[in-house]
Amino acid sequence: MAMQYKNVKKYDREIYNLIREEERRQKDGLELIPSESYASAAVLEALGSILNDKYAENYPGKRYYGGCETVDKVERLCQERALKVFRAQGYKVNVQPYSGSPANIEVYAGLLDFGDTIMALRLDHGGHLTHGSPVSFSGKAYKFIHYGVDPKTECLDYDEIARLAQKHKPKIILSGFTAYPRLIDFKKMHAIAKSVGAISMADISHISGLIIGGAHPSPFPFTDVVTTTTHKTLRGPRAAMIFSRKDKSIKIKDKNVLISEAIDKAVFPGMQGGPHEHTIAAIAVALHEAKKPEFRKFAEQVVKNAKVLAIAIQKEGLRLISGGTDNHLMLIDLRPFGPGRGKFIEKALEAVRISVNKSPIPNDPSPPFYPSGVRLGTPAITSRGMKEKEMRVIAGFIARVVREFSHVILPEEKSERATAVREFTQKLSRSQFVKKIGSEVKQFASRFPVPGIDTK
Ligand code: DSN
Repeated sequence: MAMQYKNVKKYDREIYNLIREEERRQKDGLELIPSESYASAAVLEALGSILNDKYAENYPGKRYYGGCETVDKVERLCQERALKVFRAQGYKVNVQPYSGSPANIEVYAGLLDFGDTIMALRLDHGGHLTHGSPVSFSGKAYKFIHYGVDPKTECLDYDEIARLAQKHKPKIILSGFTAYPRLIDFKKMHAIAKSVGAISMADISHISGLIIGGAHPSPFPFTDVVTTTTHKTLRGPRAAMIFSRKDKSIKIKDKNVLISEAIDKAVFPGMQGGPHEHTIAAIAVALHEAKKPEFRKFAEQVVKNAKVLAIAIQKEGLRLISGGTDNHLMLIDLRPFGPGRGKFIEKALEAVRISVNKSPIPNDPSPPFYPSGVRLGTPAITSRGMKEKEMRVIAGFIARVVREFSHVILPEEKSERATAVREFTQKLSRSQFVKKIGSEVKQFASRFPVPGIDTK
């Protein structure tokens, strides 16, 4: 065991037991949520360190608190590593954002006035809540023009994005998504932004580890602003970073301002208080790990595994959005069985110890809470050492479960939906089929160590 939790065990038995319960869930099951992965024991140790205790508002060398000499070194080291690992010469990086959603909003807040126009991918085609959903602060404070995927190919249509950019003249054009299984042409997106005088922005949260490992094209060194979380394919702590081009300025209230300075001010004091220096130290550890040749192999294997899993799932007769994947994730289109199956299939897979998440798909006839797709990916299982052979086995588990429960119907009446899901979940807990597959999954999964749990 990497972590003994000796003191938690002694002082708080309830939390100790819950940590152990989650360890068992992680070991006995298959984590296929594409935005999840496992942090190493070294990352977790830095995250649990006494750096937690230090206040350090503002940036290294100009803090509002005394005693920041050491945390200044921590933060500077993290910045240096981030710029190096992403080959982001010519950029400044802010490593203080608490997570991805604040990071995106901080960019908008730093560079725009309320009501300014941003272009981004629509939520049900793979965009993120902070890319202008009406339920997010982003959608309330800014005017979003959404582009979608092509109805036939279910891939980005760059000509259509260029046409919308010409028509709406946004201040920011955002790419980088949360449920898009294909490569993103960041060069094209930047050229479109440049052609209308917009800032190009890429949210690479999902694919940052693939970019470092050379398994996805990079938005550096041309995209004006790049945001990323640090806990997905990068395998660090839950946090985020914002990169901005040092040579790029914009007009704010008739004054030319460097975008990197405007963004720094938006992070602190604009939106955040004291940076979490323990988290920043843990990001630095994750970046150090990402420099190693093993990380490149990991990134390559994530994509190889995803491609094999996608082919195997399709061979089982299931439909994938866009017909497959180029990255770490894929979306199963459950519409051939009827609308609104996503929530039920998520629950059924969870009952057999496979974690995926329900997801809207392009042109989904159902609402986002009861969508018609599920999203899955390979970063976590790849970090447990699973390879192509295991992907075929996993595709078999998924297909058996989908086939068994594909007939479950989402009630048309909205008020009946929550009850239908509850009754379905109860039925799962009594199902012999679920018990059988669940124990097969457990036997299969427990052969593979979980980083952060099964380390010496
Ligand atoms: N919640 C993340 C995801 O699952 O894609 C994005 O922030």
